[in-house]
Amino acid sequence: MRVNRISRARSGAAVGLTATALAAGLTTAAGPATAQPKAAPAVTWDCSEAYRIEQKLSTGTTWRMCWHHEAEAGIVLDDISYQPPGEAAPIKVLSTAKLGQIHVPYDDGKAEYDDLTSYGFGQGQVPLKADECPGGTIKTVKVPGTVFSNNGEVNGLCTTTRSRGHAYRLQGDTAGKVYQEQGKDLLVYGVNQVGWYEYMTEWRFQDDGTITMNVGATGMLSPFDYDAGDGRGWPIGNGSAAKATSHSHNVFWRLNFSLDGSSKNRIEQYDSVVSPPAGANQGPTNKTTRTKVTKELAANAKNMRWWRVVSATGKNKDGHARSYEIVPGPTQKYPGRAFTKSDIYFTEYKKCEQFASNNLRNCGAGAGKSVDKWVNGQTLTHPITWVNVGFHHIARDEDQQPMPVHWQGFSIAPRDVTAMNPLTPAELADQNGRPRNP
Ligand SMILES: [Cu+2]
Repeated sequence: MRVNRISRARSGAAVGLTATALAAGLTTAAGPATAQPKAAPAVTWDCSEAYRIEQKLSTGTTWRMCWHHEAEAGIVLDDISYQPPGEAAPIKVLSTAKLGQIHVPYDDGKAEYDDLTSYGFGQGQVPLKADECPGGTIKTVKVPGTVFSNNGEVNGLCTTTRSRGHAYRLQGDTAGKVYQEQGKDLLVYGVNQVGWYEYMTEWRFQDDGTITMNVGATGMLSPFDYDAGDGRGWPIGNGSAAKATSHSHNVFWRLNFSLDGSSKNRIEQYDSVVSPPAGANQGPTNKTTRTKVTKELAANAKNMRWWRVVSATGKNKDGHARSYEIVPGPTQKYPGRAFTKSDIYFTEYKKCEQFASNNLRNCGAGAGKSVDKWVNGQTLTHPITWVNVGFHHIARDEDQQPMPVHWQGFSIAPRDVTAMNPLTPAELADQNGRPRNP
């Protein structure tokens, strides 16, 4: 590999290509969209202006979405679409993205909270100071019954942008030429106070199509969950008089995909198995298999296992079905309840199924109140994705005061949504497919 790259750097062919591109008036700063200007189709919105988020990042990608606020789930994002440079129209990704529950069981078995459905997570939307949303804007959220204002409004939703470092780097063919771009993200976040905790719910929309969702817990440790001197928990403060009771934060996200605007997405699971070398002159082999998930499923993350949600209708310019891959994050799964036993659930859409545990909606007699019960053999025609990420919180002295934010979450990443890297510079835009032999 390395040898090939060096020899390619010495070839003259690609230098000629660069010269042609420059002659055509293109520069690295100009993306493919600029190279072929087209009349942009009108963007349609399903929400009024106050509930729209539209951000064109400096690297050329535009993210659009609507948002609303719910009493339990807090901020909910709707109709999320992604339009990288070179795409004439927005590509729909999700019709809804929201938290599905924050379940907090304490290790002594004496307390167990469903923060969304029993402890007013949504109602605890707090006002943000301008400093908390650097370079961005804070939107007004209507929160019925809020204790944070007299008029039922909270300035609680920040949208801003942030640099994330290199989006890519490629040592070019011409001496001294480096293709590199610094990636930009749209951030959408708010804070919800639940008891002594303050949860930050952050959605990060990268210019390369990746979406990362994280919940960060901060605020302070609950002063009522200390078991002084009984051997449980971790000593906090001088000596060992006060022991903070350890507990888990099991965060669920509920994603309603709508790739290319259709709810009829397909689910696939991929597993790779590595086998030892077959002979003395051979290396280990790795065989990857695809399993089509056609019925509701509760599944676990595993080494070299991943899932993707595949568009039923849309293809990229290479003729490949568009999809989004689910990229699990680190998790400390809590096996104490049936609904926390799996890392991911795919259920058939049902409007009443809104919360992973302690579901408040009426789904009829015997329907069950948690996501594990909804995996009961239905064929998936409109799959809902539930992702469970756990964090076992054994408090430490540094958790006071205030408690540093501890984050948990995961990403979804585009797979074949565009035919190439959506941020490909103009000079490399024709390099789609097997790299040319130097
Ligand atoms: Cu905690």
